[in-house]
Amino acid sequence: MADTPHQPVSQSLGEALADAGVEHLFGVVGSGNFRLAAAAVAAGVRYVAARHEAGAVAMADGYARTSGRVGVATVHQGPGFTNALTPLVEAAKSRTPLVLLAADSARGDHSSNFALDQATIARATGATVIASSDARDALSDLECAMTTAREQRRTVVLLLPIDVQAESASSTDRRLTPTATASHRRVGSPATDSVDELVRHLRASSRPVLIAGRGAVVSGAGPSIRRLAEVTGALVGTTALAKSLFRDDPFDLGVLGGFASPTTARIVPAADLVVAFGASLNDWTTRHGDLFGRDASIIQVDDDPTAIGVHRAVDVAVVGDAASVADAVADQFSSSPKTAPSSWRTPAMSERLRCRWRDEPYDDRSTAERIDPRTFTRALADCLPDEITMASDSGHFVAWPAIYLDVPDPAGFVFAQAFQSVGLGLGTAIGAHLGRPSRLTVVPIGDGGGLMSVGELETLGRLAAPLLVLVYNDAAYGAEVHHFGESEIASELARFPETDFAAVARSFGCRGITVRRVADVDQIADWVSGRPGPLVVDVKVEPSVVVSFLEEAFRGE
Ligand SMILES: Cc1ncc(C[n+]2csc(CCOP(=O)(O)OP(=O)(O)O)c2C)c(N)n1
Ligand SMILES: [Mg+2]
Repeated sequence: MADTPHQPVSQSLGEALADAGVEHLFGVVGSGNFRLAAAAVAAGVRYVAARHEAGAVAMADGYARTSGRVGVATVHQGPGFTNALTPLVEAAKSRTPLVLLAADSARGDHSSNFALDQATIARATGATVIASSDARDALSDLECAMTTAREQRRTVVLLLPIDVQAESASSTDRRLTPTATASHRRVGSPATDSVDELVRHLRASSRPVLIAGRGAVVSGAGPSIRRLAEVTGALVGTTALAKSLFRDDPFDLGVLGGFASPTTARIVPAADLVVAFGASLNDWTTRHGDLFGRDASIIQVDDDPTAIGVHRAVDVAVVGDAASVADAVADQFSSSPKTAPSSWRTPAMSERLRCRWRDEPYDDRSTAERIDPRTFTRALADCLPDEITMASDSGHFVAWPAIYLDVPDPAGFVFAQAFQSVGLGLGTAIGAHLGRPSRLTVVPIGDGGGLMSVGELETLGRLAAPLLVLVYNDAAYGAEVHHFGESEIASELARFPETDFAAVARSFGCRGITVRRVADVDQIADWVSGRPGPLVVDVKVEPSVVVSFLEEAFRGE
């Protein structure tokens, strides 16, 4: 190993993060990344210590989703790295612009307990991998990682062997250009013939639906798709990840798929044309293919040709940026005087669409000891401000906040579920809060996911950040219990003794309360008005209330 008489690479890398405009670094330190993290802090970067590497990477992911900046995390080599894998897969699948600075064993060292082929594992997560193997290139490697994350919206793992980090940095005076703000690079204009074909289909359609997904949000295509819907007479709807993109539009179907309101679920199968913009048309959105009528034509618009037709066959593929395609199609559609929009945007239709989940009747199953999760979530909705970020974990409970709580825009719904992992939600939410502290971050989690990530409640208490954590506590892996029926074996494998989350939260310096009936929700309303630090609400939910449509979603579990 070379001497480190001058400045080691680890020091230069930490300083370079500040130069690149990185404001937050999430991590768990070990000997392999301590110096780098310390140098970053000395250079003005805020370090957020997570209690588990999965929390650290989930935080960076949540932060990137709300801040529009590159999320940056750092972990120790070997087990520190492998602990980070689950949120890394989530980020890679979600195309979150994120850089994980992972220490690695010294080059060629197979004897260290920490030794592992990290590059192979990192590649298997779907992340882009840059292995820094020469001290002279370390800063360029970091620059490349940040640029790739930012411009291509990729999750990047930068592997930093400890011997490389210890070497003398070649160009300590080198400054990185600011690269921390994420961007969307538009692909070229869509091919004319595919625009023509889309226009032809829209002209022939009497009941078109335009669906926007996360790709449409990233491309800023909301206004263009709205306009296209107006000129063609289409209804608009979104995937879960684009929730609220068309909020307040009188012809908004809301979220399609599993979270669709019964009204929306009745209307969409009547569509004769579905055009998806930046939406993968996965099983969530299409209810395992059941949502669209058998004779409906399906057109998919995506800037990534490899994303088209992955989940279901489509009739027409249009490669292009969602906003550019919607603009081009709307222009061409309106330029022809013979074109009349479909007749499906009527006052009667908009009246029908006013009926949302809140208007659907249900039998309240609350008991003296446990509250019906629907009753709780509806009461909660009444005491939340408009400007919230909802960052949810995965589990059976997920449906209640998703259907009853409104968010102001798609950035307000942080739904890190591309890998459908339980246990990342709390970390994601902490990052989401730091990425956009002006909004109240509401964090629905289950008791199972909550206990999987319980250490991050300490992070929350330590940060004293005003997040509202809602533990939908059925003392079970409810998704599994409902999936496998209320059998004896399901109880043995997936039911647990009661956990007092309010007490657990208090032990970590958070406020903690328990909700068993509607009147208890007043305590949340009181907290919302002042928001003095984090509040963890242990909601003792009645476990017999089952979301029927989640049976479909959990089919693959
Ligand atoms: C990391 C991980 N482990 C296991 C699963 C399978 N799984 C899906 S939902 C679920 C239960 C989660 O329980 P909880 O957080 O209490 O939510 P609930 O379903 O009870 O509402 C499990 C174990 C998963 N998706 N991810
Ligand atoms: Mg549970």
